[in-house]
Amino acid sequence: MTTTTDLQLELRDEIAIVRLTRAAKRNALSDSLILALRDTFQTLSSNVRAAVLDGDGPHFCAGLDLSELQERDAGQGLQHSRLWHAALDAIQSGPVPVVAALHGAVVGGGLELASACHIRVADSTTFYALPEGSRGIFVGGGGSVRIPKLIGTARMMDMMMTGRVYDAQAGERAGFAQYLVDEGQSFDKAFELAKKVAGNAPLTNYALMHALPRISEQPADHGFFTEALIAGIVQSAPEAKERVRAFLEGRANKVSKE
Ligand code: 1HE
Repeated sequence: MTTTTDLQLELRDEIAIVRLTRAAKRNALSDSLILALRDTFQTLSSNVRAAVLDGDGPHFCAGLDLSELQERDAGQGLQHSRLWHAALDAIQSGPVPVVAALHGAVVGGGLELASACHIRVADSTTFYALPEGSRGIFVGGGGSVRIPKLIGTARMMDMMMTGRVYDAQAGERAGFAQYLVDEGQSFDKAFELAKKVAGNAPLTNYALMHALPRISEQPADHGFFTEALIAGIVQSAPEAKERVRAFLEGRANKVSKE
């Protein structure tokens, strides 16, 4: 277990558990916490196969630490936003898939952070908001790029203009989370999913993290071509051949409804 300021890293069964530990401030993201997130995801050890991102206390994350906002001029604001971009990109484009365990407030920069993860699990206490609109500011942690991909531009614009808050159920329907579980269960479910993800062939996970988002932004003709290139590379790996052989020889699981 490694603990830096307001962040904890634990390794369990090849899963990295990264936890915001600033519950007294509702896990608000100070500059030092953003830097710690960046450094943690950039330096995960090579035996880690997936990660869970969690927050201590009743709230996942209250977003930007507003107490640090006051003194910045325009240039510093730009650099600050770029720092967030680097940190959240270290999660989204890092070495392993990341499952977010959401609960309580997932607001402002907290929602931007959740959006940089690959899978989101929410419990019934979760709520989503973008209070930037009412605070006279704008998203700066990549939210204007990532959040519309989850819920669409119209919903994001409505949230920022009107202060609309989505509860856990409405949030799942809107597309913020892929899983909705009972109160207090989001970490356990996220860990269970991370273990499943960790069991995939690493090259498949790599393709999902790095190729799929790019393909979805390419014109269809380019997307089909990129897909063919990636399919050829992934299926040629020895691990893919062994997994297919295992199925054909009756040694692998069948698809079932659970
Ligand atoms: C904070 C922050 C924060 C709490 N920065 N200190 N985000 C927001 O606008 C959300 C602001 N926070 C809230 O609306 C509420 O705190 C919560 C709904 C998240 C939680 O409510 P509650 O009643 O459980 O906690 P609390 O009593 O409001 O907060 C506990 C302490 O945390 C308190 O400090 P204390 O010293 O008085 O105990 C709060 O001041 C402190 N705290 N949230 C600083 N965000 C890259 S750009 C991103 C732009 C944004 O993220 S803007 C949205 C910011």
